[in-house]
Amino acid sequence: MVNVTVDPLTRIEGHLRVSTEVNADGVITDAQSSSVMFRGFERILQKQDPRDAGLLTQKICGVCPISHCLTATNALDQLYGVEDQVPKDALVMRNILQGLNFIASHATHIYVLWGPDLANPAYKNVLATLGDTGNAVWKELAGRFAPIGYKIDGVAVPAGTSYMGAIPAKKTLHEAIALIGGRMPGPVTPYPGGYTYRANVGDVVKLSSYYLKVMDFVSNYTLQVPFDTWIENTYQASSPQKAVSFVVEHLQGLVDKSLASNDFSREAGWGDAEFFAAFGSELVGETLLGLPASLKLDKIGGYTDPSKICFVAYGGFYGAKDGYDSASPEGERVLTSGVVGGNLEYQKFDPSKITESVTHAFYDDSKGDLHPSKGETIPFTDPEKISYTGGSESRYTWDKAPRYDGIPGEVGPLARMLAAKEPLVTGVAQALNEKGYSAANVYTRLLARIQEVAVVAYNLLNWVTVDYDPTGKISIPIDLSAAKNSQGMGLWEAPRGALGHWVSCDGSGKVANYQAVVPTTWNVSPRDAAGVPGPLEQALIGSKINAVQNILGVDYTNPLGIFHTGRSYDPCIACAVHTTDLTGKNAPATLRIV
Ligand code: NFE
Ligand code: MG
Repeated sequence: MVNVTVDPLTRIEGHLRVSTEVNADGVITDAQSSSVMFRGFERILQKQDPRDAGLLTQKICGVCPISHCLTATNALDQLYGVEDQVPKDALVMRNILQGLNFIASHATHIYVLWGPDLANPAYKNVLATLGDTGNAVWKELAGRFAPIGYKIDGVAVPAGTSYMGAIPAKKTLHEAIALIGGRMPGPVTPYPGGYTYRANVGDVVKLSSYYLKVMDFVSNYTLQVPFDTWIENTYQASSPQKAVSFVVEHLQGLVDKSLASNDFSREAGWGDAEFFAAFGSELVGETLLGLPASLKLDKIGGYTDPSKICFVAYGGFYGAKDGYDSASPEGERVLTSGVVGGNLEYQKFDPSKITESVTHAFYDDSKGDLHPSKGETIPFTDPEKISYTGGSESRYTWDKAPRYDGIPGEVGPLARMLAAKEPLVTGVAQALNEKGYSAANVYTRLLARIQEVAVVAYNLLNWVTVDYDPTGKISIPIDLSAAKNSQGMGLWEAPRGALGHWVSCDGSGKVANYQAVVPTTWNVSPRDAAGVPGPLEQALIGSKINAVQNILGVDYTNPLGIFHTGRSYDPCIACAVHTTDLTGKNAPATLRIV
């Protein structure tokens, strides 16, 4: 058994340590995920004026500040008792702000954080064994996804075309957010009872032009099918089977044309989405399309015991379906709420079933597992008690362990697409599940993130050009005294998954308790009181550590399986553990970079 520790796991946000035991066959047999930084936002919020919660919590993270601000604002709408009175146009503005951030965050993940792993030299070596076809595939992988300043075997590789294209697209999205949010990161416009800026007709025109600029990137790089055709046949397909058939037929056309010529270029019809959809998966690429080989990303990062995992979505984006009612059940939102079991069985989401366990984290656990409305954040302050190397039975992280009805929950685009029954992702997950694969794996997580960009982009255009009325009401007044002895719960979706804030105020109307349960807290959680590993840990255990199922043998020094799996959740540790303590009192005494 060899200990393979990646610390820090780079190309994510924040500081994550992944420690694994790997057997002689290169299969991971045990894993611990450790967030190695204490943050204390929940404590910072105590005794504050609740109206500042949106501004303060958005400083948790520069990647998803909008989600924290909007989740806090949701909780405050409830705290002040106005959650059923927020004007429609304010809700549409909140949607637009969030939608822009979803696309920016996903583009960053797909192209700048996760994508560069596709240019890992291990793929060059594997693909070289497949002759001309393999070499042609490698040319596309490196040519599109290599990061800036990259070298292979000491030789500089130019930055990938898709990688370089994504960066200006992100800039455009941030300009759009700043237009209606005041700035990015850290927008200032969402406020309990509505929104503080009324976008005018000129802003709407500018938003539309920013949208068109971003869609230029999508049609030049990501997707070679016209966007409307893609949406009609996937997101709006009448069944998961129809969505999968549409995509498989489209890909089959490309494969039939390109296999003979070994031309898998964009010019030959292979957008990044098409390329990933076909070559990423054994089931889709090899079994359904007849490709000679694939990256087999559907065979890593899966769950071996479906009874120990579920997929959780709180629901995000207000919609016409519920008449833009901010107080309507989350199930009526554009991306619905829902809980889906490990074998894809559906349940209704019930927020009373959320708890956090800290038996394996560096916090006081004398009160047992608590619902977030009663949650506590009492960090260990004795450096002697903080160690990341004690193994699975020990405390080894600053990340709490959220559970749904006692079960670890994966949150994020895959959970959302499943909960919303989005036809394409649901169809692919069902097909994998039926063939004995885990429905969740590195492939489906990425496919879901790509498809969610399409789903959000489609809705975004409607919010901007149809649903938003620049002459509509944008806010209602709030009664500040309503906060006294009041409580609020905000449930929303951040790019990385389900986000909840719980606030309660004392008799003077100041914050008595504030708890944030954040997407990455769910995904990279440690063991719980019952010893059940968190989602990332489960996904690592049983996975092979090297490229394409260790086809070239075992190499402990390039554990691509760990990189792919860890990054597939798009972890953000800044969010998960919510300010570095500058006094150093609560920080680990030593930090060893392995
Ligand atoms: Ni810091 Fe965040 C998102 C939130 S993460 S990026 O998306 O909320 O867990
Ligand atoms: Mg928390």
